[in-house]
Amino acid sequence: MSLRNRWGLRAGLVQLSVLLTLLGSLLPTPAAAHGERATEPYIRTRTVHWYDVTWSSQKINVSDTVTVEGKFHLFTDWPDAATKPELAFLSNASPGAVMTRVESYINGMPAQQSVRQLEIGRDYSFKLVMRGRIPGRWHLHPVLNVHGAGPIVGPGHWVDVAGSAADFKVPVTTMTGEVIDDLQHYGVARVQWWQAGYALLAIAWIVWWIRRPLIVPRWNAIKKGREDLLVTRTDDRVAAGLLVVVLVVVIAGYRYTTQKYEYVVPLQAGSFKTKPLPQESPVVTVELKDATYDVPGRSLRLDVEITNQSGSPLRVGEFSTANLRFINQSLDVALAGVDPSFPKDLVPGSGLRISDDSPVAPGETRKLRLEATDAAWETERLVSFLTNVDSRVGGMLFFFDGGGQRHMAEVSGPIVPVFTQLRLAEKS
Ligand SMILES: [Cu+2]
Repeated sequence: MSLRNRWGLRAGLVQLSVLLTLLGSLLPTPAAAHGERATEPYIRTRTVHWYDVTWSSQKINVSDTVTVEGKFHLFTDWPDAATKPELAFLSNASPGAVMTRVESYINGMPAQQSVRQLEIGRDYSFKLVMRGRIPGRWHLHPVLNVHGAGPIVGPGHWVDVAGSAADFKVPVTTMTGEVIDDLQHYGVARVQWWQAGYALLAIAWIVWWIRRPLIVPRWNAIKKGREDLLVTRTDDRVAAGLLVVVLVVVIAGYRYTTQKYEYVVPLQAGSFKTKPLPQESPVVTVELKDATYDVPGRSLRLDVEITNQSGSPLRVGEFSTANLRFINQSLDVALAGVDPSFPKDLVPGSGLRISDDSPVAPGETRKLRLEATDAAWETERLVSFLTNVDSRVGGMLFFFDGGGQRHMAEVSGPIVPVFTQLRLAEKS
């Protein structure tokens, strides 16, 4: 290719990309996600495993509520690079304040405050009650904000909020019986007046000083031993006056507030503690022997050794990681475990392939190969675990016994990428 052609091609590509960027910004497209896929895979696969998550509704009106509830398991193989959940706050991930969180619970305890000392390896239940505020189509997730590790987002589902934003009101009756029609705007004007007043004082104080020659002339004066020129008697008087004004404003403001509002409760800034959900005695042990991610085949392969310690035969029903659920398609009880409200895009249709799906007898130890194959590994941007510093993978395995009872077990270990699996499969 001649130099001119190459330049022509490059200019064409630049024009094309500019055009696409312009089109992208001019044509309104719904946001497909809001950052949940940007979290590093080692966080998404090895910290908080959300399960049994349900949404009470996918269509609500402004001021109606939608309840998101379920459970989460804190993974034992918690990555070194993420702070342990010593302090955490249960919240919702949605684009801005499009919904108002009116209630939140961990293990049935009110969770408006942060929760302390969550135990790794244990499970907790949660519940969020959200009230529609701004009409639109919003992706609503539960999220656990772990101090030092950041927000760890659960599965998200689209919720349509219909109606008019003007209809949204938060009426509240205070302890003293005062009725507030709409908490959204209550006291906002007063806060803004106070802020404006203090801003005015601050600006006046700055202007008082910067109207005079500044840094270099003042430095020169100090070098010549004439500090006395820098702060005049008038400056002293203005400073003293300002101090008096601020003190009077603070004291008078405080007196006025306590007289007008007899009972004032400070913002609640504490934290609470809750015991994890009761732990069942281990029914099955899972040892990860080998894990590979087949890059061209988009397939995660786990070679595990399973020992059934229960008195009932067990089958593998589900492998769940990073909010993706790979279900054993030939196990009805596992399929039934997917709530109809659960987002379909997080349940790959290809499901989970198991090398030997016959029930593992009580006391039996069996080696199994589990294959979770789907483009979701790419679309959910999970394959970058190959470039992570610790190249490990983790997830939850759900087993079902003869009676349809579910038992969970963690599976985790090192993982290596492979690029040749497809060709080997063709040969054999
Ligand atoms: Cu989302």
